[in-house]
Parts: sequence; C-alpha cells; structure tokens
Amino acid sequence: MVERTLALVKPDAYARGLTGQILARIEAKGYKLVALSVLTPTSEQLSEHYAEHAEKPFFGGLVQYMSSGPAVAIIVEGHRCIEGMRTLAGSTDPTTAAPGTIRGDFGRDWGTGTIENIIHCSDSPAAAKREIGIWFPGENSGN
Ligand code: IDP
Ligand code: MG
Repeated sequence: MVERTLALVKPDAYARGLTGQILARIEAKGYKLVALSVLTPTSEQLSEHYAEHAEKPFFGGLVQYMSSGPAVAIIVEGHRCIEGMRTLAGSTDPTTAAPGTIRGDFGRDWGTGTIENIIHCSDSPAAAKREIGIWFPGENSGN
C-alpha cells in the first residue's frame, strides 16, 4: 500500500472559497485524493485530533477556530506524501511561511490570537494513521 496522510482544509480557508485552489495544488503535486468529506468538526473530534495540544494556552481558541464552520477532510495518497504535504503546506505561522507554500500564499495573521493557517497535514506515519481513523472511521489508513 502506498503511503497515505490526512489533510484538513481548515474553516478559514473553506469560508474564503479557497478549497478548489488547495485541492488543485495537491493534485498538481501528483498526489491522489482518495477520500473527501465536507464537515463541521466537533469539539470531540478536535480534542482527539489535537490531543497533544490539550494543555496549551491556545487550545480553547484552536478548538473554537476549527469548529467555526465547515472544513474539508481529505485522505491524500502517494509515495512520501506525509513529508510532501508538510512541505507543500509550509511552516505553522502563515506570516513567515515561505511564499509558494499553501500557508505562505493564502494565510495571514488576523490578530485573533489563534494561528489561522489554512491547512492541516499529519506530521508522521503514526499521526496519519491515527488522524485518518478520526476523520474517516472505517477507511484504510494504509500506513
Ligand atoms: P502544525 O499545524 O504546523 O503541525 P502545531 O504546532 O501542531 O502546528 O499546532 C497545531 C495548530 O494549532 C496550528 O496549525 C495552529 O492552527 C495552532 N497553533 C499552534 N501554535 C499556536 C500558538 O502559539 N498560538 C495560537 N495557535 C497556535
Ligand atoms: Mg502539528
């Protein structure tokens, strides 16, 4: 099985109508979209998804941001796509993320205190497997 990763088009990007452009970049890179779902994340899903950040001071704001409206969950497939999607997304802070990356090109600081940064991508094979299980229960994680 080829490697799979989990991506989320976050609510800020969905609300701004950027979903198509983001999907186009993933496809242009050569990866396959093997599952897609438009959903408004629940606080239960987000608590599981962001469990590593549960004790951080920004956690409440992060859950509020991520549950503020529809998002798009995607399973992306391709050799080394976990690493490749992180590169395509760019670094966490959209103000300093490199131009040419999804966060660098589409994101900015809105002064809300929460880092709204357009896209999430799993950061390791273990995270990809775990996160695919949260957003696509029953789908094969492939990892
Ligand atoms: P990542 O999404 O680049 O992997 P993480 O450090 O795992 O970054 O953080 C998860 C998400 O939490 C980020 O994408 C961002 O939306 C938010 N976040 C991270 N650090 C901060 C912070 O210091 N203040 C506010 N929000 C943050
Ligand atoms: Mg992370």
